[in-house]
Amino acid sequence: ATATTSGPIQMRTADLTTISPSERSKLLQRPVLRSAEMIAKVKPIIDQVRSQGDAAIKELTAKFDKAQLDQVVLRAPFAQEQMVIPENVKDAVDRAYKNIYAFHAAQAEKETLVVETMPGVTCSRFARPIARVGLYVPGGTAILPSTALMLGIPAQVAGCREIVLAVPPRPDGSVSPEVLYCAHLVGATTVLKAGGAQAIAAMAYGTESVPKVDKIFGPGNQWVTAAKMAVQNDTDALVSIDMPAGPSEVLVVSDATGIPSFVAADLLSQAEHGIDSQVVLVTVNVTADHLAAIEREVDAQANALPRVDIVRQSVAKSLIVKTTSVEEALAFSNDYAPEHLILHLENAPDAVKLVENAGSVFVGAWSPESCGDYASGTNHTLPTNGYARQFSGVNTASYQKHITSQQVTQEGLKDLGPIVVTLAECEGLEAHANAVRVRLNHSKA
Ligand code: HSO
Ligand code: ZN
Repeated sequence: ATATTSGPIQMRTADLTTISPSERSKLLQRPVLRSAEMIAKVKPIIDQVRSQGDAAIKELTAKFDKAQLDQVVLRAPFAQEQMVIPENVKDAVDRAYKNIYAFHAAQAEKETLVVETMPGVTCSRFARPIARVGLYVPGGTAILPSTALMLGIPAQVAGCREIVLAVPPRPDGSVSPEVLYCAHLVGATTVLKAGGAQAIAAMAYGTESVPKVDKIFGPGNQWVTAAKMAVQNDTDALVSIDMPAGPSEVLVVSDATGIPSFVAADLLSQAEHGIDSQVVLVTVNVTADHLAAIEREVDAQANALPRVDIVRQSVAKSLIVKTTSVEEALAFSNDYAPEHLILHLENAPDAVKLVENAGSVFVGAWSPESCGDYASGTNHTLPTNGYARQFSGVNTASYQKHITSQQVTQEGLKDLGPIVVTLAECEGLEAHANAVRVRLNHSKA
């Protein structure tokens, strides 16, 4: 234990050109999440909220957040005096809001997609908002107004009717004014003063004062993640979730042009999130001296951070992988499928073509992940744990359903109908065939 509380803050190193395939696949692994075990643990909490509603939320919030609640929710419009924040913070939030709004508004599909597949056969697709959404904004070691913006803005853009934002209250039972201000900006209708599995359960099933939602979004610790998975699997709740979540991650690719202080700062910005944050540096033809300079920077910058204790633990578990080409580096990154990918490369824009799996990409020396975390416009709720292979980050479409429709004319059915009849007969489904036949016969008569 002493090794992690003193001494240099250092990453482990592996060389891709010399390691075995099995060692390589070990490097790609994340810490085991034990989801089944966690789901069993959150089950009693979920059941308590289902059976006792608001009373359960009050009891669990007193137990876990050490806060006594009179009311479990705040309803919009929120009181001005509860949203008083420093002017410079307000200005920064307002500018971030504008950028994030602009990027997510551009994603909204306003127009119906229309394709005439055969003469007289028109297929369409249009988007509708998910009516009621629940946004989970974690509390814990940091307040996260940025997460309120990232989850709330696409909901607002999509036009969700009910936006419930859950956040663990402070010990005095109040909500952080920064988070409440963001809730106000995104048009949240209800703020639920609860965290953990109890907040997820309240939004999934509804209580006396918490509206039941149709989809739950947001990051969280393993309790929150397990609760999201549990309610998603319960047909009584009839609720979906954005994506499975794990600890936050960054993979930084750097060649010899990477500036050591920049590379180190990017690694540490992710490492400070939590002791289980995953931080990987992939080097491309970097000399031992250059790598030593990066490692010195990591140690020096880490020691100057207020969250040095967290960083010490996450950096100790993190990894440097040495490669000899951009292709090899990106192949490793694609296999790892990082939440965030930062490219410190001489020709970073060109390397984007090689990216197959990543939540969000930060291109070149002047694009730190922090910009995407807060204010450039992209969303920071992204797939972790290797799920970037099949999931996209939260975006406007995450808050919509896409409904298809078709309109076939009497003429169109003359051509399409016989094809349908043949396929229905092939499947032995005569009633299907008849639904076409009665119409074709009617037309002949
Ligand atoms: N990097 C985090 C998002 C965040 N950073 C919030 C700062 N605040 C998750 O990807
Ligand atoms: Zn971050």
